[in-house]
Amino acid sequence: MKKDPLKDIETIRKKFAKAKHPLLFFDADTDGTSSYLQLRRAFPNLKGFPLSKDYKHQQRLALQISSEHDLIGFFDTPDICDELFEAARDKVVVWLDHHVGNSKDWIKKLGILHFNPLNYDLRDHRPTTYWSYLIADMKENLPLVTMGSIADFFLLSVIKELFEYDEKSFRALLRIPAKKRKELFTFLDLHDFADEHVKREREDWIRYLTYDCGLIKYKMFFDMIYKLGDDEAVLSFLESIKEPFLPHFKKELEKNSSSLMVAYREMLGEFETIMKTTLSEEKDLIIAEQRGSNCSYARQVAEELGYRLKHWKVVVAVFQKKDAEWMNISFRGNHFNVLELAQGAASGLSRASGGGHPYACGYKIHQSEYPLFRERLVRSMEEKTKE
Ligand SMILES: [Mn+2]
Repeated sequence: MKKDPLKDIETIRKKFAKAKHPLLFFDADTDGTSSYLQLRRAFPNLKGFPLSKDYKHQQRLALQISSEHDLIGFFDTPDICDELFEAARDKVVVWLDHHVGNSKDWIKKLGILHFNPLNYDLRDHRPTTYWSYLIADMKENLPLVTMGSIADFFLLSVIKELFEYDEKSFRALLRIPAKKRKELFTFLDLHDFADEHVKREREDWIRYLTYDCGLIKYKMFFDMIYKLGDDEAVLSFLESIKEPFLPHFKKELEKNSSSLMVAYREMLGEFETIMKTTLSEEKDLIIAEQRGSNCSYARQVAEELGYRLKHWKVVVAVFQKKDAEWMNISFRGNHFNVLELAQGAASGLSRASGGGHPYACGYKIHQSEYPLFRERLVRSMEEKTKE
């Protein structure tokens, strides 16, 4: 075990401060993006690229590393292609991540300055945005670290610090009644970020802040714009961000690429329609179907439905991409074994496959077999609930 994370954070800060042309590759989500936005405030020379999990995309990004770059950062991402590491050879490389499985080979080979909180404390998975907050060391970043950590499912005391530092920003970011806010702050005072005894309560707070206080909008915003696949527009949009609030994000997105804004609005509208139709059905089995678009938000649908609906047992989110013959189906169970349910419905079907856990699993099914699969799901739920 390493000893003092703050000392190593300080070393990383110095490296960034010294670099003339630092370049950051960060995970294409809210944690990664809010990390980049925080660091850029502290180190104005910093340029950044969102990194997807697609290796072909990563290989193309490796070409962005040129001889002028003196520092390469990889933030919030455990899977990095060899080409990216190769292109970073002979430069200062900082790899900051909170996932398990960072390649020891490359760390050794390139002499990477590697930071992972798990190396100091096995309970510490705190997100990249939190460490970036410490590196940048600017109170103005509190809204960014708050949105980034909640999006990554972490409840940290930065949220309380934000209230104490700038109440107006706190209110712009979160809609929370005073009574709930006080309860939340008491909870934060009493329990440390990894206290196992209050895991359930902590998760309830995170869901509450996400869905009832509006932080989901930030998570959805970044999830959606990265799905639209227009790298160049996204980059110039990210570079134009100055304030950490959604109305500003939208204004800048519109300015940089009205087509991206249109696509984002369409996706959001589609998502909201699906939510509205399914939310009105308080049943044991909820089936949300999304067909004919290019990007899936089945995961978001399943997560949010699981929170908003009170009496559900099974949520099934179905996605069929435009012009595709196959559908992707994700299952969530509320104390209900969905793996068994899905296996039953798929039995004997020749063009269906899938797997997962008892309470969360995924299937891929050909459209020709979907009607039967769906019918079986409905029927077997009816039978099970009659018992
Ligand atoms: Mn993360």
